[in-house]
Amino acid sequence: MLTLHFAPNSRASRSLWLLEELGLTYQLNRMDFSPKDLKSDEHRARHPLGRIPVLEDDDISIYESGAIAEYILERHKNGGLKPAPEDPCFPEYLQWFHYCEGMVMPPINTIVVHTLLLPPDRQDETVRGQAERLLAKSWLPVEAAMVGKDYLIGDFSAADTMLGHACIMSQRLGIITEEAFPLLSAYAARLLARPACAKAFSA
Ligand SMILES: N[C@@H](CCC(=O)N[C@@H](CS)C(=O)NCC(=O)O)C(=O)O
Repeated sequence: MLTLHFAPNSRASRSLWLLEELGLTYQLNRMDFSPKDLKSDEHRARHPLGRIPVLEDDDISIYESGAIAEYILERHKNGGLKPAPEDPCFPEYLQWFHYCEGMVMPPINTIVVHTLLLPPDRQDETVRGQAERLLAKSWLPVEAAMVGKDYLIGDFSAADTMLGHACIMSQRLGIITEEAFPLLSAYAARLLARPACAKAFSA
């Protein structure tokens, strides 16, 4: 049995979204996004840093949202929602899948820390401004790649549950706007219109 350790408004939505898209059966351990739940001994036994998502599959336990996605696709859906290695879209799939945690999430983390997490007297406007500019710059190649496409590689894939999730977060942070990123704004709306995505974001 698959169990997803989850908290709302977090990267765990990516894993939930993928489970829903694939129609898999799973249990959801819904925690609060609070130190009480995430830094408990029980959760630290699953993730030493007390973070989410964590996926358990009987006696297997794995963390890192990208690794969880790969694990689910390979072990439970025979590579579904992922192009085969010989598919011409495969390199682009890998690129956007990893661009998420590699390029886009670091500035998002900084913005979240300097707006929502730190007390106001410890928030640094300069650091936040730098992160906002870097985040906007990081989205430019994705906006350019979306010309003529509904999803990152054309058809919907697991890369959309990664980078698409970060796109929706960036929209909520006010970086992806209709004016600055028209194609990504439309992409975010298209993703949220998918029942699995809507369910993951509202869970
Ligand atoms: N690279 C990791 C990041 C995991 C991570 O930092 N998750 C955040 C939620 S989005 C978290 O658990 N934060 C709680 C904390 O930092 O205490 C992944 O992709 O799973």
